[in-house]
Amino acid sequence: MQIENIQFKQEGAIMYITIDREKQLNALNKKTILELNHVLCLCESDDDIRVLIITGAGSKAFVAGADIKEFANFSKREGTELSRFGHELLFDKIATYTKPVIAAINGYALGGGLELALATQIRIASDNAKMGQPEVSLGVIPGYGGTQRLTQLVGKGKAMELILTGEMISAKEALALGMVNYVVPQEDLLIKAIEMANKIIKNSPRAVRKSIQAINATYGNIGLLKEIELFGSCFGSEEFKEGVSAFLEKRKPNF
Ligand code: DAK
Repeated sequence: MQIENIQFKQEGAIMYITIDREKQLNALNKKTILELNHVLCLCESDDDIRVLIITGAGSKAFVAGADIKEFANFSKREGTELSRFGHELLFDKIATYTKPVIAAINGYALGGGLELALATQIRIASDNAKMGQPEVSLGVIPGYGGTQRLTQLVGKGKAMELILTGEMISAKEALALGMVNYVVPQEDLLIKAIEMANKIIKNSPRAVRKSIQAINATYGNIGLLKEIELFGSCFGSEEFKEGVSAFLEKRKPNF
């Protein structure tokens, strides 16, 4: 596979993955999802790799969401299919992965970008990071697990507030809510992620894997299936067209 949108390198037992579409604030398009899946599959079968660290290129964004330009013209069917495709190839894959994935959130983590971070096992943010689920401003709902995984982390009340207002919060606020495990100055972000990875690497890989499985066993996938259905039903509506057009035209939507 021709890899264009991510960089990855192994150092010792750690695989570093950088989403690299800096001009688009590392927005996730379909090709990037496929490339990330490719690397996840490679790492899964390599016993030397024990922890993955995922971050965004540059100092401004982790991932500013799914690529709005790509899904702007999607029909209901395409929206539902792509939601399922994203879940299987990336978001659920990470959430149920056999090795810990640490998100080093180096800037904006919005929409699908926050959902990517929420799917990982541990989140560390730099102090400039901003997080949010702005989907309702585009006429859709979070479609990559956000309605479920955000709620699991911060509780129903705060998840409702964040998803219904679509507002961004600071790294410090995210820490207070339990959305991220640590907040550090941007220059220390990878240092902190590596420190965490090394603590995990000292332990039994088998026990680490089984711990992830046991913790995940609490959460079923009924909610995720409902999310895919409701997400798909937003596509093609007048409100979706207005929300996405407003973003592309750099104006506020008028719902
Ligand atoms: N998609 C595509 N391009 C994006 C982008 C995105 N999510 N975010 C930013 N960009 C692009 C901008 O269009 C701009 O491109 P040019 O105009 O230079 O060509 C460039 O990145 C720099 O962005 P800005 O000029 O806007 O930079 P600012 O510093 O002024 O603002 C910002 C930064 C992060 C506040 C702003 O860019 C922003 O609000 N971005 C959008 C955030 C957002 O709404 N994200 C999407 C959430 S919805 C799906 C499943 C799930 C989803 C979708 C589909 N399917 C299964 C189909 C999930 C949806 C979402 O993630």
